[in-house]
Amino acid sequence: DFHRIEISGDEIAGVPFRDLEEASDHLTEALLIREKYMEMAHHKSSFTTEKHLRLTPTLVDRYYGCDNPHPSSFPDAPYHPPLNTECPYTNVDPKTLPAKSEMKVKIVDGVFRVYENEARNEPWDMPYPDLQGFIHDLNRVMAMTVDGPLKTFCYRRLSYLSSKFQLHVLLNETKELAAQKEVPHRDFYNCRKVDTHIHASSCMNQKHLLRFMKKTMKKNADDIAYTRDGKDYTLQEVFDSLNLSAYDLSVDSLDVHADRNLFHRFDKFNSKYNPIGQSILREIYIKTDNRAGGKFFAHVIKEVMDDLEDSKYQQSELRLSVYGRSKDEWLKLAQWAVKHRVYSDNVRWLIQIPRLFDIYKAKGSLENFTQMLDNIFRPLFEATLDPQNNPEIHLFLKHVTGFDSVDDESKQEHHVFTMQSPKPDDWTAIDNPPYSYYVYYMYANMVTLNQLRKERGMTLFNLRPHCGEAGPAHHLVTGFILAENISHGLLLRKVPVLQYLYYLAQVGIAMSPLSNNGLFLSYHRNPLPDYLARGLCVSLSTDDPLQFHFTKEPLMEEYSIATQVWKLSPCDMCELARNSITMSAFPHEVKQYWLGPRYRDEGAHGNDIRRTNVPDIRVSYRHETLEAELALILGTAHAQNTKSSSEFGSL
Ligand SMILES: *[C@@H]1O[C@H](CO)[C@@H](O)[C@H](O)[C@H]1NC(C)=O
Ligand SMILES: *[C@@H]1O[C@H](CO)[C@@H](O)[C@H](O)[C@H]1NC(C)=O
Ligand SMILES: *[C@@H]1O[C@H](CO)[C@@H](O)[C@H](O)[C@H]1NC(C)=O
Ligand SMILES: CC(=O)N[C@H]1CO[C@H](CO)[C@@H](O)[C@@H]1O
Ligand SMILES: [Zn+2]
Repeated sequence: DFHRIEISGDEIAGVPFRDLEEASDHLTEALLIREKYMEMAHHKSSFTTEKHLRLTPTLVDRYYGCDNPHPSSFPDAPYHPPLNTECPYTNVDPKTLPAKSEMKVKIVDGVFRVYENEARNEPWDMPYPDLQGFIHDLNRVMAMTVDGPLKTFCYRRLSYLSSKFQLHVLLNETKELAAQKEVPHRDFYNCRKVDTHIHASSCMNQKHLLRFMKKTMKKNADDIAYTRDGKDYTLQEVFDSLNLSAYDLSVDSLDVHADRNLFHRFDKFNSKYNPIGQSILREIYIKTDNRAGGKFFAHVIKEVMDDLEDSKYQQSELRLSVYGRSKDEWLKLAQWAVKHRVYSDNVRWLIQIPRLFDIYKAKGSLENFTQMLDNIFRPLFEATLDPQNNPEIHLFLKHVTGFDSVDDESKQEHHVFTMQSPKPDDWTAIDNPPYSYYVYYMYANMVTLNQLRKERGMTLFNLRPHCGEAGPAHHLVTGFILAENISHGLLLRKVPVLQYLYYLAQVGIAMSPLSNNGLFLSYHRNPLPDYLARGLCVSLSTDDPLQFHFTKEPLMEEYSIATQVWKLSPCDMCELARNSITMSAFPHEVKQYWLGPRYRDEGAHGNDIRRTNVPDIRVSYRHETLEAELALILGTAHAQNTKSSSEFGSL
């Protein structure tokens, strides 16, 4: 029970009914487009536009999707974390893995298709994201983002949401605080948080890397660390050749931290991954594939994992790279993880794919774009079809939760993705394909892979690309249509239509204001507080602790600075932490343990303040506000649809 702000009257949207009708039409169409692609990727309806369409215009009564509507059948709470602390890579007998499947795969026009019966050459019947449909949808949503009246409408709704939140806080802040104080034991420090966007190669801070390097110079001086022209060098010899002793090393000479010369210079940023400006040290310390078998990188990551486990309430979704340059990358990566047992209950992997086709093409390691897709996805299909012969990849994939697409978004794109764009087979120019091209082909292959894995009872993957850090708005359109969650989303601040859509669909956005401050947007202009106030599903993440953070707990540093600069309340902080968990890809049972058994239910019903430390008041406010907004949009669209027969019926 709390103060609710009610707006009554005829023209509640503040615009003429005609405009509202048109806006509703467009927005509903966009939401349904996204839903279609999300459903295809996971065989599940994540969002409920269609339910709304059927049920509105009356406000939907707590209809939201919980698998089990009878609360009594939930145990009150699992009291112990449903995780195994033993490393899952030890003592696995390949014979116990799933048996080989007779299905075959073939890559057609850049997308893997599954064949039950190779002879008949008929692909397995599964929903399939066809190219023409995608380009049509992309253009539809693209057109909406530049539609004048729609822009005005969305801008006004967003302003309204900001003001409404201000009013809510004004009226209920004390109640929210009181609710938090009443909860025994739980506070911001011991509610779970997930670092939803962080790269493995920069997950340790600079001091940590420095200490680690010094340690290896003492302990591993005689280990073979590097090879060139057929000759092996020990770590000692490498450092001698660089004229370095352990004593000389300091954080300053390491020089990996972002400084002010990096602003808007993503090209220079990449060289910050080279300790002491030496790519040889990068290869030794932060690569998985090198002469030492990635030993040092594995050790330093395991130290980071130990720190996370000590802190207990912090988790990370680390990104590891697969480049698509050669066929054996997955095998090497998986062998690295299994051999060094790089595993922690506090960590899940995402695989990031840098958009570097043009570079590999120029070097001659790739011939066409299909080859790149083949290198990335074939090993996954093979491991899915025949785990016994690909045991490392199979085991490793159990802890890989999705794909990320990375690179400098501000780089000029020389192509637009249309039906006339060359197919992946024919993409043989040294030019880089555009962002949407990369993301579409990643998505399409992921869809067929997920369907095969679902059939085989294996874990599924999500698409969570970097999107809207810089560059043109159409990256965010692609993200809206195809991505489960995105990282950054900074440019939504300039595109009200998309921002409003990201709000309505509650697309998760992992934001990293400190990283943005170093590269693209100074801290005080970061839109995070606006997004949070309006109710977008945002979380805080670190991106690159090696370059941006100073302390042993970079995620806490991130929360701390955000809280102080933007004067966030304890309730805001816990809400961000809660968002980070719902957005993350940790297993359902683990999320239940962290958030409460009914966390998937919308509204206060699904909230368990004893675990989340988010007051029911706040959760109800968010839920009711979103419901009202959806009812306004979908209700109006619905009213029209009942007149003419449904335009969306075919979905
Ligand atoms: C918010 O504050 C108002 C005014 O005190 C109160 O009427 C309302 O019930 C509060 N809302 C919640 C959720 O407690
Ligand atoms: C290494 O240091 C020595 C002595 O300080 C100096 O004479 C030599 O030129 C340095 N070599 C390189 C490659 O910097
Ligand atoms: C693409 O490159 C691969 C690898 O060189 C080659 O086998 C394949 O035939 C090429 N595809 C086309 C359509 O040229
Ligand atoms: C808000 C949102 O869309 N969250 C999704 C982000 O991705 C994870 C899986 O990676 C989903 O479980 C969330 O529902
Ligand atoms: Zn990043």
